[in-house]
Parts: sequence; structure tokens; C-alpha cells
Amino acid sequence: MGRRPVTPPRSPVHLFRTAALVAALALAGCSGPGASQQPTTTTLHLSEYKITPAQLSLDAGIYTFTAINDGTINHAVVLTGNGVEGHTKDLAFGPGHSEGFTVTLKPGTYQFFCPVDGHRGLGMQGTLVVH
Ligand SMILES: [Cu+2]
Repeated sequence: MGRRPVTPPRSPVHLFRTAALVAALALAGCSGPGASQQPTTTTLHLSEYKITPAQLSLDAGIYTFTAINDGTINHAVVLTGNGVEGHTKDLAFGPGHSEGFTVTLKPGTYQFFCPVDGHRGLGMQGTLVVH
């Protein structure tokens, strides 16, 4: 009279189908003209007292900015404009280190600068135009 144990719903075939579907979705996410969600990496070099390049022109999209501190003191990067704000994980990080952040940029003009005291005024700033 004992009930039979219920068969687990996840058979090996089911698991295989799920894995195949996930793989298909992952592949789809990596291709397709104009549909890419992969961030484009843009590198900024920080030193006393400039950010290179200081003028950037990019197409609208998702960007990961990587800031490399090539200087001899702490620096960082803040990007603002068009309702967007992004900044490196730390607002001051040491020579030889790099930090990044990812933002979605719409067409417009953005400013970027080093937030460490006084550095912006000494020249650590730039302009980004997104088309
Ligand atoms: Cu700085």
C-alpha cells in the first residue's frame, strides 16, 4: 500500500536540454549586428597632471573605462554628463594600479576628471562626445 517515491522531475535529458538552451542564448548574446551588449573597453592614462586622451569621441553604447595610474601619486576618474555618473571603484588609487567602471552612454557631451584635491584644476580633465 506504500506510495512509490515520486520520480524526480529533472531527468538527465531535461538537464541536457537546459544546458543546450543556455549555451544557445549565450551564443546569441555575443553576435547580431547592433544588438551587442558587450561593453567596449576604453583606456585612460592618468599622470601629473593630465588624462590621456583628453578628448574622446565615441558612438553610443556600453563602455568599460579602464583608468591606469601611470603617475607617481594617487589619481582616479569620475565621468559625468547627460544624467550619467560613473567613477573608478576608489576615488584615489595608487601608482601602477588600474581601476574601471562601466556606463551606458547616450549621445551627448560628458566630462571626465580626476577627483583628487586640485587635480582637475591642474589639468586632469577631459571631454567625451558621444554620437
Ligand atoms: Cu589626479
